[in-house]
Formats: sequence, C-alpha cells, structure tokens
Amino acid sequence: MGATVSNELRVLSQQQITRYHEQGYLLIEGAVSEEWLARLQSASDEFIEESRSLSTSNKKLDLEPDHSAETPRLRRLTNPVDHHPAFAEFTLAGPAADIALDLLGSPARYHHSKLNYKWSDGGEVVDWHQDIQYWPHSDFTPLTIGVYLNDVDDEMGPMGIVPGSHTGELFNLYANDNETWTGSIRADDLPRIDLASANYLKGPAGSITVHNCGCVHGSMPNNSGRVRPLLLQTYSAFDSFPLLGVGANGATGRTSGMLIGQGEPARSLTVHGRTMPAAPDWSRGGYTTIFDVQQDRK
Ligand SMILES: O=C(O)CCC(=O)C(=O)O
Repeated sequence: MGATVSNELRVLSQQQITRYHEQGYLLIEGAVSEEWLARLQSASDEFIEESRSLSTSNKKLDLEPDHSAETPRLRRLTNPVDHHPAFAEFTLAGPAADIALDLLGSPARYHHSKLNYKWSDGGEVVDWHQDIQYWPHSDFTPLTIGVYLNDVDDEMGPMGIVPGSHTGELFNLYANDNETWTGSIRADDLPRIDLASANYLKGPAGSITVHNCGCVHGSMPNNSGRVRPLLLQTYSAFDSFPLLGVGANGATGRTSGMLIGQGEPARSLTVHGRTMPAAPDWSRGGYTTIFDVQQDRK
C-alpha cells in the first residue's frame, strides 16, 4: 500500500529545485537538444499546415480571428501529446518528463498539454492569472513546463512570472459580477500584486520555463515579426488528483492521468489533512459493483 517515490535527480541540480520551491518558477536556457528541438519544430509545422484548411476553430486547433489559409494564425494546438508521437515522447518519456520527475519525484502524474503560438505582429496577450483555478487538484503540486520552440526576446511576449506568488493569495478569476469566468485576475485585485517584480522569461530556442500552478503569470502581445510557439505541459505529484466537476479537468485529453517515471499508482490520498487508502483508478474501466468486489475477492 505504501508507495515509494524516488527523488533521484536526472537533469536539475539541487540548487534549481530549491529555487523552484522558493520562487515558484525556473528558467533553464537552451535546455533542449538541437535534435529534439528540430523534431518538435517539425511536428509543430505539420499543425500549422493543417490549420490552413480551417476557417473556424475546432477542439484540436484554435484559430486567431484573422486566421486565413494564406496567412495561418493558429492560436493553440490543444493536447499536442494526443496528436503527435514526437510530443508524446518528449512529454511522457523525454526531456520534459525528466524535469517533471526531478521536481515532483518519480512517479509523477501527467495532466495535459498545449502549444500556444502567439503569432507575430500582435499575437494575443495572456492576462495575469493563476492556473490552479482552471483545473483544481487535491494539492498545489501541479506545475507547467514550457519549451520555447523559437528564440524569444522582449518584443515577442515572453511569459512573465511574479516571483514568490505561488504561495500567496489565490485570486478570483470571475468578473466583478461573480458569474462570468474571465480567467483573468480582476483589475481591482492587481494592485495587491507586485507586478513590477515580474520576471519575463526569455532565451534561445529550446529554453525551458517551469511555473507552479499558484504563480501569478501572463504575457504581453507579440509585437515582433516572429512567431513565439511555446509548448506547455502540466504534471502533478503522483498522489495529487484533479477534482472532477470543476474547470477543465474533464476535458484534458486521452493521456491525462498517466503516470510518468517508475512506480505504482497512488493508493493513499490526503485531503484536508486526512489520509485515506483510496480505491484504484477505475476511470478507464475495471469496476463492476460493490456486490461483485465484496463477495468474490474477500
Ligand atoms: O502563452 C503564454 O504566454 C502563457 C500561457 C498561459 O499562461 C496559459 O496558457 O495558461
């Protein structure tokens, strides 16, 4: 019943891990090899090509309003891990998985992925927000690992993170009417955040960003003539569970919930400081009835 988590480090130093826990984020410049970068860029290009045939967004490809076949402006590829083997390998068993395992221990739990393009000449702003309200979990271990597929400088809307905000206030991402989900921190609340301290994470193609689910973060429009593709992958500790019935937890893709690294699924779950040995994961099948399990297996 008692699962073991391995904390053996693969790529990060102890200093980087301490820094992540203190500040809530990391930047690792040029961390991805040329070979991996070329594979990811080529996979990404396939979806840009595919988007040319679309005039409206669908579940997989989200388009900017001025997208066209001649000038594609793909806003997001949703769940790239489910749509291309290069993304699946990179995220579930490759360099991104290694970083997640260093920060979360092995095994860890994959949650979802996305590829945000932020196109050139005005590609869209991402307002200040925290992630955990979008997909609440049973703890605050979820973190997102980003990979810049192109070189990113200040003009291109790099991701800005407020240091130390991961352990601070959890903001209301509804509009002032408390009904409309805007996904953005309210203007009235922004003065309570030290936005001037935000660190804008930029670097050469292959640079990796990591941010905890509680970090206040956002990004400016891309005013350069260059696109800023950012591959984002979210993981949590192996015994952290997405809370169903709230946010995007029910719409995360077919690989969501997969364990990465080595080890058995969690049996033990702690909520409100009380630990229970919870049932196995039957979300993909295997459960019959209480009668069946109680009578046949005692
Ligand atoms: O693309 C970015 O700059 C940030 C994206 C982000 O924060 C998100 O998609 O939650």
